[in-house]
Order: sequence, then C-alpha cells, then structure tokens
Amino acid sequence: MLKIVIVLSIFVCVLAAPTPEELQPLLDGRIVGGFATTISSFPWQISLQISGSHSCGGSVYSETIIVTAAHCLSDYPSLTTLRVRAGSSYWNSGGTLSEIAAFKIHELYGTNGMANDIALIRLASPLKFSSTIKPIPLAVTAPADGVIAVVSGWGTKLSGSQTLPTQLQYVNVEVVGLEKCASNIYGYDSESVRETMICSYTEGKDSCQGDSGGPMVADGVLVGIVSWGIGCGFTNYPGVYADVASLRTWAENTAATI
Ligand code: 4AZ
Repeated sequence: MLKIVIVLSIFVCVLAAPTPEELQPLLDGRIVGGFATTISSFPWQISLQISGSHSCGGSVYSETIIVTAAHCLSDYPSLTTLRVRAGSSYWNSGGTLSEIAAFKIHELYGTNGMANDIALIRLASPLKFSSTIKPIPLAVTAPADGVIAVVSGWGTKLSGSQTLPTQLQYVNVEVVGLEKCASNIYGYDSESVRETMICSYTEGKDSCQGDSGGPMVADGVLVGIVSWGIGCGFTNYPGVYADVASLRTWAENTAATI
C-alpha cells in the first residue's frame, strides 16, 4: 500500500510540477522581471532580423535611420539577409518589414573592448510615422545615477534561454553611472566597464540576449543601447549599455552621411 501511495505521489508531483515558464519569476536570472506590452507604448522600438529571425533590437531615429548596437552587425551580415520590422508588438508578424540600404558600425568599435557599441542602419525606403512608429530623440546628457529608465525588447526572459517571447516586453530599471558601475560595488572590473558605457541595476530586472541594440529610455529620450552584461538579472552584475549622450555627435554626423 505504502509503495502505491509513494508511486502515486510521485506521479501527482510530476503532473503538478510547474513548467519552466512558471518557474521563471522565481529565478534570479530572469530577464528582466518584465511585462508584455504593445508597440504603441514603445513606438520607437524595432526588431532587426537576419534571414527572417529576430536578432537584435533597435530604435527609430528618423524615417530612414535606425540606431542599434555595433555588435549586432559586427560579423557583417549581407544586406540582402537583413530586415527591420517596425510598428508591431510581435517580432514575427505585423507592422512593416523594410529592406536595408546600408549600415555603418562605429569606427572605434572593436578597438577598446565593448566601447563604442553603436551602429546606424539606413532603410531602403522611409518609414511612415504613426501611433505605432515614432522616432526617439538622442540624449544630450547622460542620465543621473538613480534615474528610472525603461528597457524594451524581444530578448529572452531567462539568462541562457534559447526561446524568445514573440510579444514585446519591457522593464523599469535604475540607471547606474559609469564610475559607480565600474567600481567594486559591482562584480565587473574597471577594465571592461569604460568610457561610452552606462549601466542599469535593479535586482532581478535586466535586459538579456536578443534585447541587444534596443532602447533604454528615460525622460522621453534614448539614453542607452543594450550592449552586454554577465548573465541577465544576476546579483551584482548590472546590464551595460552604450551611453547615447557620449555617442550622439557620432550618430548625428553619421546619420547625415550614411
Ligand atoms: C546579450 O547576450 C546580452 N544583461 C545583452 C544584454 C545583457 C546581457 C547579455 C545585459 O546580448
């Protein structure tokens, strides 16, 4: 009898065991502790796609220019494999899918660790602005330490996960300035966190793989571009972003010439 009860309990436990999706909120490394949202709340967000798969995020700068991360394009994918989906809450359907005419990676990217992780994309035809497609201005000054910013994207909801959510996610995070981010308060060494970077840290809330290139916004301007981190949502490891204020002049000059 006891044997049957044990076997039955194991069976019931297995049946009642939470799926990995349900476990996620309990895990430290979950991106981002975020929430599903719709594109009308983040109309500057785009999905950069390579051969039909979401590969990175990006932000609308103008009708024809998208801002993203250099590392999203640093293996020089062929222009014909690239698309930008704008105006949709879902990376794999809806909105508009544009071809790319050109892209330009920051000249200094790759010479100094992950510094200067910014690139611009020029679309083959202009976007039509609407309630679901709108540009976001670039920050003129870096946000102060402790400012609340919002990060959005179709990146994984769990560090190391292979599956992307199809619906756009967002999370609110606290900005951490470069000096504090590179200090021994956190786990990074000061060599890897360097000029042209800015960070965010809120326990269990973070950007993750697939969010790269996407926007961190505060006070209505683009303050960061998702760049790198050790894990996602890991204790003592902030998310690291390209600091848009320090790269704005490059972006403006490049947008005019790309
Ligand atoms: C990535 O692999 C990545 N937690 C992006 C952002 C972060 C970590 C990794 C920040 O693209």
